[in-house]
Amino acid sequence: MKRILIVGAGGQIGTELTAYLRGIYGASNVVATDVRECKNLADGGPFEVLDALNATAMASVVARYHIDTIFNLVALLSAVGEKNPQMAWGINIGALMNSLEVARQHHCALFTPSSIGAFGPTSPKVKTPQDTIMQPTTIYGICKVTGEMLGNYYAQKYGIDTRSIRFPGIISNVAPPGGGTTDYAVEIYYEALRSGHYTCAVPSDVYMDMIYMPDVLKACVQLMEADSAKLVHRNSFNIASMSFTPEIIAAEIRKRLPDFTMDYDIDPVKDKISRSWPDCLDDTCAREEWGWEPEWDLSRMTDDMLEKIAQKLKDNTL
Ligand code: AKB
Repeated sequence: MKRILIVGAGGQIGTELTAYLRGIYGASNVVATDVRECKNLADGGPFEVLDALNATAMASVVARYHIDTIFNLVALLSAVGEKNPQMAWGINIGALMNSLEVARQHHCALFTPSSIGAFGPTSPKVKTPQDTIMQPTTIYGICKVTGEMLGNYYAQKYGIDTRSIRFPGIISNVAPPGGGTTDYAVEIYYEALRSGHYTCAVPSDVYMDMIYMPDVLKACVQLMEADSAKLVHRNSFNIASMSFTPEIIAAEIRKRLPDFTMDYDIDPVKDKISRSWPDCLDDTCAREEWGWEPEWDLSRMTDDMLEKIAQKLKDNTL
């Protein structure tokens, strides 16, 4: 990776990935794009307003900046996707197809996130294997499985260097997620500090894989820099670092904030989605093929999240 384009950089992953990649590869070598102006991204390096559904515009940015690697981060997440499945398919697959085609025409490598949402109720629930049955019941998951297959197809047919990770729910404190089933695990920290109380939309006993943003950023670079000859898989790798239920994360917060309370107002859509996803993935292939190893667990992450959000509240920057 020398000259990088990030498509959909204004979201939860892109906001932090842009800064992280600029720190490693040089600010002028990382071009952030989003459908909206993003002042925070434009301040730190090149930024272009780009609608990922406009392939001609994407190709023109790639040519102008001599891009060799594209990160396509455009996606409507699982819960919001169920409100308008047709729109979710149009955006998620539209942005992916344009990224694949532009990567093919301009000889770029391409990273696209997949998700634990690519699995469904018929997949093995515990230690879900890398290669197993994938029959998701959300439009988001259907887009992710399609994306994985398209990525492998472009790699086999055209020799495009496509790579992908099945991300767990991502927990972070810079840009919020939006419309996901795992969003509760971010919101809970903000509300614990703001009001001391959180009403959770996901059932108390449902386990889902989660990951802290610093591990996400490290994983993206590690996979994209991995020796191609060592990769047996491409699209997409299971990774795992922690798995918990709402009750477990609440108990972890209560160790630091003993007065914190939580009740439940279950959202039927999130209920169904969360129950259809694995409890925890088996990430052996990622560990063996490109050295994946998480650094953050629930306890350390909770310390860091509460410290960072408390600081923002103090500085009035929330
Ligand atoms: C969602 O909840 O939709 C996402 C995901 C796990 O892919 N955070």
